[in-house]
Amino acid sequence: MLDRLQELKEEALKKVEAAESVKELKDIRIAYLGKKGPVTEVLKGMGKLTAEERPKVGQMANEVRAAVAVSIEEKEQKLEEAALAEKLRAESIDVTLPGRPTVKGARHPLTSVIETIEDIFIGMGFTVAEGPEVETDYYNFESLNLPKHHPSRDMQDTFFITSDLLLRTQTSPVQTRTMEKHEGKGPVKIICPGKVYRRDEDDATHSHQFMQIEGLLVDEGIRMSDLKGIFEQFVKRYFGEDREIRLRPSYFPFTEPSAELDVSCAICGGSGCRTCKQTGWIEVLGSGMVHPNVLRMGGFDPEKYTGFAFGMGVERFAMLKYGIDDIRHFYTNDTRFLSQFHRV
Ligand code: 2NL
Repeated sequence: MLDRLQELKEEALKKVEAAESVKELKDIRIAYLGKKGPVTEVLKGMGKLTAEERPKVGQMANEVRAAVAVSIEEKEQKLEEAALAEKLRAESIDVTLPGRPTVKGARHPLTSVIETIEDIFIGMGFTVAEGPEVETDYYNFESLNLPKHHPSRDMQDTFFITSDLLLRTQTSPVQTRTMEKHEGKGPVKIICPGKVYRRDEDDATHSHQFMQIEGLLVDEGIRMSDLKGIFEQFVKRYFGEDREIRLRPSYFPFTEPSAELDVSCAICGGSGCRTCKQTGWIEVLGSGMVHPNVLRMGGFDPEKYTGFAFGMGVERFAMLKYGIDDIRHFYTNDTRFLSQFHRV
């Protein structure tokens, strides 16, 4: 019997040694030390032993139990430690590893130009106004002295949605909406940046969708000299102190008189080059004194109030500033083009 116990002990210890999981150890405990296990079986047979043998076998059985139990416990602890070590290894982070570089976006060049121009006009007391891109015929044309069948309506081919709804061809409707809100009381002193749409064939200098900034100043006693003074300040701040301006007569249905603003060419300094088409001057915006009809429709008394207005294409300003030769670059979003403006 003692031999049998010794045998069982060795067998159990070997299995414990070989065990690879806590579950296996649990099975070994049940198999060897459980109520139906071989050690218990041996003890059940003690009745047949002599009084002399009995305590020895009892002691031995207890020793075997204790030894197996201790070895299971030790092994269990080892396995748990190994599992924890493996978990720590697998989840460890190398904090010395350099991070992956993130690709930073940047202002779109048109956004930069708009913000620069906004800042200049805000500095002269203007506020920024915005409005819908889908407009009614009334705000886009009628309120700007462009009645139905007026030949000037053909000047801009329009994207119509219904006979009355369209994609605005200029940001002027924002200005007539703002005039209405003032209910005949000045001053109105706003600039209106935004997207506008025209049915053009896209090429290097035309885009069916582009950005415009319009401005409007309505108050008592506003004269053409106010327009010229504002333009002088604007041009010197945007293009540089050394640039000259020139007003050239023009025509717009919503202004009378109307004038085109030219800026002296910075490339040739006025002597004539390709950029200024040998004239020494570059056209930058259209403007004029607000037509009395437009003031009246906006709720202002043209006997009391006068005003000036202007409109410019943002793409043209950006092209002049950064020497860009094709308007389509602004809308194709090639990152090789856009990333050049990261520090602008
Ligand atoms: C251009 C010319 C212009 C205006 C826009 C305007 C607005 C109101 C009243 C009168 Cl509410 N005029 N806008 C005036 C003159 C010219 O734009 O070449 N734009 C790209």
